[in-house]
Formats: sequence, C-alpha cells, structure tokens
Amino acid sequence: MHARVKQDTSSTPFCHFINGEFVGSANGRMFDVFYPVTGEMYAQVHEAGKEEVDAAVKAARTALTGPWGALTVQQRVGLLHELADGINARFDDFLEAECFDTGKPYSLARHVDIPRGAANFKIFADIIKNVPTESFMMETPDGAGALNYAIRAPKGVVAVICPWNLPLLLMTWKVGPAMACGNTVVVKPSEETPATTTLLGEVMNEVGIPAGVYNVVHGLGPDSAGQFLAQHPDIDAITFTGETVTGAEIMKAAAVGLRDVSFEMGGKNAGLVFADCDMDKAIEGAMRSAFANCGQVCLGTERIYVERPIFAEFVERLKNNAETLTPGRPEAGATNLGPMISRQQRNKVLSYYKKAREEGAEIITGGGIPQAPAELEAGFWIEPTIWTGLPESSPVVREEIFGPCCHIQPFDEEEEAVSMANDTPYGLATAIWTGNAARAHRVAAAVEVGITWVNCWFLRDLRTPFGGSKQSGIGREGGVHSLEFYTEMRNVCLKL
Ligand code: NAD
Ligand code: 6OD
Repeated sequence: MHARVKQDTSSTPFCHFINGEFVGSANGRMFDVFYPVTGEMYAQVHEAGKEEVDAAVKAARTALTGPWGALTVQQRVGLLHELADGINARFDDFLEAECFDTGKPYSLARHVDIPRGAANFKIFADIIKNVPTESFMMETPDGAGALNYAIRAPKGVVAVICPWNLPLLLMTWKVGPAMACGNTVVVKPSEETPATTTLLGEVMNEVGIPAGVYNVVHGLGPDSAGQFLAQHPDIDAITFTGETVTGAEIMKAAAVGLRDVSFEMGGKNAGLVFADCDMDKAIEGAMRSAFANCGQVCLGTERIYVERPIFAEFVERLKNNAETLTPGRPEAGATNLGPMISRQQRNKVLSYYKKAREEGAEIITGGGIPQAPAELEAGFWIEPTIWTGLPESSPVVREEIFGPCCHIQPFDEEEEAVSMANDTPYGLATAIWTGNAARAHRVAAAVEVGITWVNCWFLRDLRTPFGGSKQSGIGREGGVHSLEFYTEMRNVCLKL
C-alpha cells in the first residue's frame, strides 16, 4: 500500500520521475521499503540503472536551456509560489506519505516537515526576486570610466542527494533554492524514504513546472543511483546531506570534472546547560534536542554538559520527562515518539546502548527495546536512553549515534565546558542554556560550530547561514548563501 502517493495511477511500485513522467527501470530491478511502525514491507521501488540516471540528467539539461531557462525571474518566482501552494493543497497526502516512510508522529510532520516543504520554495522565490547584485563604477585613464556589474547565472544541472531523517524538508531545502536560481535538478532520495520526493513530481506537473526541471531517480548509494548520479559527467554541482563518510565518497566523484559541492553532514553536538539557566526551558529544549524525531536529527544534542550545582536536578527532570514519551502509531493523537527508520539503524543504535553498558555507564533510563503491543512488535522501536558516568574518550560520547539518546556530564568551569564541547571532529551545532547574556555571547563565539542556539533549539530563520564546520560540512546554505552555491556570478565590465 502506498498511502496516497498516486504517481498518476495509484499503482505500485514507486517510479522514477523523469522529464515529467513516472517511469520504471529498464533493468527491472526493485528494492523494498518498510513501514517502520510495524516493520512490514509496504512498497517496492524501481532501482535506477545508469540508463535512467542518464535520461534524467539529459531531461534536466534540455529543460535548463529550454523552457525553464526561457522564463523571466518573475515567472519562475510565480511558479514556485504556486508549487508551495500546491504542496499545501495536498498537505494531508504529504503528511501521510512522509509518516508512512518514516513512522514519525503526525504531530511532528504536521508542524515541521510538511510546512517546511512548502516554505522552502516560497522563501527562496522571494529572496531571488529581491537580492541585489554588486556594481562598481571605475575610473579609467581617458576619464570616461567603466561600469562593472555582476549578473547571476544558474549553475546548471544540480544533483541533490538526500538522507532519510527529514525527507521532504531536507530535499526541498536544496531543490527550492536550486530552482529559484534557475537550475534544474536530479534528486536521489534516500532508499528508505522515496514517497514524498515522488509525490512532489505530481505537484510539479499539477502546477505546470516544465518537464525536466525536477527529476527523481530512486536507488541505493554505492553501485546504484547515488553513485551513478554523483559520477555523471553532465552534472554541474552536487548538493548532499548525509553521513560524513558518504560525503567523502561523493567528493571523490565531484573531483572528476571539478564540480562544486555543498555538504551537510554528521554531528556530535553539545548542549551546554549553565546553573543560571531557566531550568524549565532547558529541560524542554533538551527533550526536543535529544529525542525529537526519535533522535534522528543531525542537530540533536547527544552530549549534554551541565554545571555541577544543577546536575542532579537536571538529570532527574530529564529522566522524568523522557519517561513520559509515548510511542505509537503516527496518526494517534497521544503519540510523540516514533520508531527508528530501519532495523539496521536500530541495530546500530543498540550497539551503542550495549557499549555504554559494557563501559560502565549509569543508565538513567532506557537502554533497550520497549514492550510494544503485538501488532507493533516487529516495528523498529527503541527506548529513549540517558546515560551518565562515561569518560569523554568513550565512543558513545565521541561518535554520532543518531538515535534517541544522550550522555550527561557535569562541569565546573565555563572553559571546561567549552573545551569538552569542542573536543570532537564534528562542528555542526551547539545549544547553550543560560540567563547570562555576556556568557551566551562569549560561549557562542568560542564553540567551533556552524550553528549556535541560545535558550532555544532548531529555531530556524531560513535567511541565515546554515552548515557545519570541521567534518560536519562544506559550505553554507540558507538565504543569500544558497544563492552563492546555486548561481555562478559573472562580471560584466562596460567601458563608457
Ligand atoms: P547516508 O550518507 O547513508 O545517505 C545519504 C544519501 O547518500 C542516500 O540517498 C544514499 O543512498 C546516498 N549515498 C550513499 N552512498 C553513496 C555514494 N557512494 N554515492 C552517492 N550517493 C550515496 O546518510 P543517511 O543515513 O541517509 O542519513 C543520516 C546521516 O545524515 C547522519 O550522519 C546525519 O547526521 C546526516 N544528516 C546531516 C544533516 C545536516 O544538515 N548536517 C541533516 C540530516 C542528516
Ligand atoms: O532546517 C534546515 O534547513 C535543516 N537543514 C535541518 C537539518 C536537520 C538535520 O537533521
């Protein structure tokens, strides 16, 4: 069953979307997708071979210089607004599709994933319409002068390679600005979550986006659609969200032909909780940053450092709150905890739960698989877990787990907290909880990350730079930073 992802015919399996049409694979290969809530296979997906990837890239190239390239910016902006409205018009379809693929609660997808799917088109349409470009009047020896002005050209055909944790949000976060800038795209969604990326193809057709502007190829990574797309010689740029090791592979492919890359990758983010914080807000924030989306958020805080005078109270209160999380079917009103995306991902997280036990962690709560009702027993459920007492050198504290868990460590001095926060190869995000504004600025300047939240978490203004330092990413997207990546600046020097 496909939820309401119709692909024109309501038929399974999920098809690629190439040049405005839903098509299967010539190689006849398929893979399965599972409903994480029950563990059942719920659909099959065509796996693209080189042939489909090539067809998608060709369609994107033709649209780039053809119907899409022929539009004025105003026309493009108008279509992107219609696209956003088209997503909102089919809000429940997207909601159902996203929650089928991921198992996440409707309450979460309704407020985060689907609205952002629409907003990602609107905001970049508005930015491209309003952004100025540079101009310089220069003096010349003959006294007449010259006018230099910059114009923005689309980068070309952009490959968009996506993860499974926030499928629609993260895909449109890249497709929105890419299309706003006049590019065409070939998207490779995660093999775990094909539904909303496919469904978006229908909306593209419904609102009249020219065929070939938005293409989708399904498949896995290595030796499959992901690799074929990254290696395709007619791709001009690659934007990727996923694991750091995958980014390194994609970078090798991008090096051939010197293609530009934008990477949003893993993290091992710290929460820093100072004794002068508003404890209620810090607990509420830590609950979200550790357990939202079942911990499958790259910005999540798997390491929480708490100033010693409030350590015991913080641990106790976070435990009490974590134990109120309610797993269940996505559509049930009381559900605020979904399952992990897959059995494999759950096994990975459970291996860290085991390691924490072996290393002598104090397990404050969780640490295993919860008792689920019989009909959900085969789902990929896992307990929210809190540990204390591990050394900073433990792999549990150093490696990205990507599950609903956190380790809480006490600290005595601000410098010590900053030093522990920075002692990681990653540099994505930090959340600081303090009532002292001077400290907030000082610590925010000292942490080596791309995004710092003070007394909040995952509060997003889409005009701001977003991305990671160190091994958490390359480049920044958001606002004009997205325009920097998705356009080529060209200078024109006009002698007067
Ligand atoms: P992943 O790296 O396993 O897969 C991401 C995508 O890359 C998938 O579509 C996959 O098929 C494809 N892929 C895999 N190997 C490839 C190859 N050799 N060539 C081309 N494509 C290939 O990541 P995931 O497990 O889907 O997502 C979880 C990871 O994503 C976590 O590490 C998380 O931190 C990270 N993430 C980062 C951000 C961010 O903004 N920094 C956001 C979300 C997720
Ligand atoms: O909000 C965003 O734009 C964004 N890229 C979020 C990333 C979340 C990671 O899981």
